[in-house]
Amino acid sequence: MTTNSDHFTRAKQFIVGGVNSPARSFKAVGGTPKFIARAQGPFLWDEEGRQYIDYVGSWGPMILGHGPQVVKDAITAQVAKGISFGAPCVLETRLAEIIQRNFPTMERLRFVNSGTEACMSAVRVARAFTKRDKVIKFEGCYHGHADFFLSKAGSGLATLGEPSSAGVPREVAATTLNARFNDLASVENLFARNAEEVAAVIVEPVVGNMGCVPPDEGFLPGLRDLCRRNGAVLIFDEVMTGFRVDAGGAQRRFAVAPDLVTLGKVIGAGMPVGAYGGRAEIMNLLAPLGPVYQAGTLSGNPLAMAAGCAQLDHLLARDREHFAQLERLGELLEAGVMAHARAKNYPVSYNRCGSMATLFFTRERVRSWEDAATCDTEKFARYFWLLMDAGIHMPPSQFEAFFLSTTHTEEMIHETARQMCAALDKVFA
Ligand code: HOZ
Repeated sequence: MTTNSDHFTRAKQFIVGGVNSPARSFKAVGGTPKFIARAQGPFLWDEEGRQYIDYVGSWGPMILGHGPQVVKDAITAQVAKGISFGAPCVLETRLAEIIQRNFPTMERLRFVNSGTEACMSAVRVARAFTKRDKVIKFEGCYHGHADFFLSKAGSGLATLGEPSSAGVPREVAATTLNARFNDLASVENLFARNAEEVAAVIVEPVVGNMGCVPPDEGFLPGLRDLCRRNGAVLIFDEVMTGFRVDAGGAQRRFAVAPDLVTLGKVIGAGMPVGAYGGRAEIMNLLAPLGPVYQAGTLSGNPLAMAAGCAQLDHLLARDREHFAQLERLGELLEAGVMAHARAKNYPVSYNRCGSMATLFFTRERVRSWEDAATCDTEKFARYFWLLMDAGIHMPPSQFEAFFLSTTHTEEMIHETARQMCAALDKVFA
């Protein structure tokens, strides 16, 4: 049998580090990454034939589990009609309509190919609208790998302990200002020190990229207010939270309306797609209506559009039921793990927003990157491998959220809680 280790060795001969995205290298947890052969419902199988209950869900979009039949059928039907047109198709309008119905703040939108592109383009149009250059982001948030976001970023960068990237010109990095999540005073301070220079504040309204960190009450409305008072555009990066924490994303769950919104792979059922949109007066600055350029052959790709329409139609046909189920499963897992952890007084904390969550190896309540950075990542690595060996697939980093799907059953959640508790017992033995 060709093992995962054999596959990794061979991959490294051709692909940098053997992976196409650094978190997948397992550098933070040690050992060899699993090479995934197939996925269905809540399960993954690796190349060695081992089955896992999956809580990564391709980093969020698999809200209906892997390979829902409706999505597979839609993709197959579209393949027969064409794979890429580089020209308009009605599926784009259909998907845009579904999105706008749930995200009414997206008065006009554009499809792109990834969350990275969506965030990069949203900042560009915000800069053009305000005629300003600086952008406020939050330490530990990740908005893709455009140059100006790679400063004190979360996700893979935090995982590797290098929150800023080489290769970013100093002048570009200087346009990014970092504030502390859940700390309005830090934002106010940056506005004061950069009066009339800040184009936008971009935020993951529920952070997924330093682990799951929900906003404190008043934080998002406070950002809304600060942006309004300072003439800056408020951008919600809902790549993880869109159609996840609510059908209308975090903006509906927390009742705060941003000026611009970015969405990612969930609107393509896991296919490579993203979108950005918002107030028409801002978005209409884009070419061909205005002077801001953004383009791409694969933008609005018919396969991704067909997959997205099928997934969202299915999810939204019974959205109350689906979101209630996801909430219930999320609660069940948290209650199962934390009752045990509290009884044993283990130094861990648990953050959750609906069906996204993180178990942090710190006693601190994690409200910002500073808190997340207090985690014991060595203990996390041990726990991660104990779960993997028990057939539970979690993100290979303390600084990522895990996700549930509608295909996870209560039995699976109980079993997962049991395994998580057993892993904690071993880690803290
Ligand atoms: N850092 C990405 C999620 N937040 C991981 C992407 C991937 O490796 O697929």
